[in-house]
Amino acid sequence: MAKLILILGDQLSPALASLRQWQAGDLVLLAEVQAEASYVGHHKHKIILIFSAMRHFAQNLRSQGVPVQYLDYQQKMASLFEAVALTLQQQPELHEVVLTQPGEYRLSAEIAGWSERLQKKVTVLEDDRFIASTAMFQSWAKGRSQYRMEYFYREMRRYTGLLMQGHEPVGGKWNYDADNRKACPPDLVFPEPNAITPDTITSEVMALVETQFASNIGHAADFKLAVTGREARAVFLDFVERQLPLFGQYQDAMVLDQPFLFHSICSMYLNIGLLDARWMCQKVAAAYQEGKVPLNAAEGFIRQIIGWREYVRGLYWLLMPEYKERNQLAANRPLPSFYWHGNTRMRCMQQAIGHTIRHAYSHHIHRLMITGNFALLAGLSVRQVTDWYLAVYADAFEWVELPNTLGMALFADGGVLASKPYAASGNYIQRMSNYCQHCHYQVKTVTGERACPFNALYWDFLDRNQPQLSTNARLQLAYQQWRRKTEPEQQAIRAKAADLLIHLEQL
Ligand code: DLZ
Ligand code: SF4
Repeated sequence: MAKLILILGDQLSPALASLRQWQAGDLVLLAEVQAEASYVGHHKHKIILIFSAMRHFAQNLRSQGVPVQYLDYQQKMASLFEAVALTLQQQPELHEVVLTQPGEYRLSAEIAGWSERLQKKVTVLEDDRFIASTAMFQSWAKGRSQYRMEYFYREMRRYTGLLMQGHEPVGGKWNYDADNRKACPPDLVFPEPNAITPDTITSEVMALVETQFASNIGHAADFKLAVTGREARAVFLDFVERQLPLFGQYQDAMVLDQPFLFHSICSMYLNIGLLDARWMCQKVAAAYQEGKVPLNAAEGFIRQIIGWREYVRGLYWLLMPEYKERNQLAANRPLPSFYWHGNTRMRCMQQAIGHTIRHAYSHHIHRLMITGNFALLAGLSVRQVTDWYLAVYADAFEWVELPNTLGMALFADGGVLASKPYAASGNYIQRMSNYCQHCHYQVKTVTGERACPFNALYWDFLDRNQPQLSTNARLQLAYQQWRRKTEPEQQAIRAKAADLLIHLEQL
């Protein structure tokens, strides 16, 4: 009996669980649909990447003799449900719908009602592209009062055997993060980033997106990403050779007009299935074993994949849907418009938002310590900030975006993910970048007219959130510094912060 195998736009992996069920007679369905393309105002590059990669994936399946129904955007399908219902109506002999677990709760909840609506069997398979199953994560989390990534990560190292020597971590330590916080020296030369020339399929999608999504953020003409597994693997192997050796030590650094530094720019490929997490980690571990990259770089990279990535996904499924409603610090101020156009005199924000508009990408410290930190300090609306991150990054799907933004950057989950808020004044940004030398504002002052806005906002954040945060052990030093200020100093800082918050649009 023949099946309909639905493959979603972030499930473009040849070894996908549902594709492994394919038998002669089964039909594969891929559909470009309005609901998925517009549930947030996705960056143009994100839509181009997904549509073009979907079209290439379908072409590849067909060349292997797998029949594919491909419904493109011109066919105006409202939703994935409509695409499935239409296909079943056209081919009533298909008696069952099979798919792999969607990455987002929203879609997963909707699909739970499909069987009744379609009057067909609907089978949802575990997404085993992730190394830890949801059951494995839940059994790790059970009975713990705190879910700390570091302990989960150690389990994952043992489970995968990556960078292990028997039961012990290679080199004697689990985590080399302390070696990975260097700023870049001024004479450092950065590798040229990879740029893929769009082929005919991608060019067609670029034209489609430029017209159908004209008002979305970004410019289609800047699109340079890989769109097939083969291209993405080549980009990744090039990263291992050229960037990985210095990735570790400079992974938190920021440099004017250098969005990429030594980062891999592969998260978008991994998150839509063009790259396989185990394969990537094995390549990195092998490069270390062959003496081509230092341990701090290899361990730092592998931790992002088998530690952090798997951990946030586990937490998402453990805590949704309630997690999305959290707003521990009651942050509700509207998102300033410069998050969408990048025109601000704050050089650090202009850089981070500028990269985002140009490339649908910025690296983790821009996301956490610049745009995220500013949103935290200014008390910007949790929902508006999380929707922004979900829209503007090519790698953003809610399972990864929500815990990273709501939990890690905004501390809106009250400390489930992070043991303290990642709040920082201009000092941190000055230490990790050369932005402050090129800024309208003065990083060393707190209250003057041209004082760096991060400074007064930082102290005011601590002050106004005292009831929630002053007992946090990791903030004791910061609160001691605040209390050491005289009453007039504190008043001046409060007044400066109040003025900044009223005039956010003018910053
Ligand atoms: C993000 C996205 C976009 C822009 N468009 C589509 C689409 O037209 N068809 C599709 O199958 N998937 C798309 N996606 C990815 C889905 O939104 C994603 O699979 C769900 O959010 C679950 O992670
Ligand atoms: Fe950013 Fe302040 Fe530095 Fe300007 S002075 S770049 S606003 S941290």
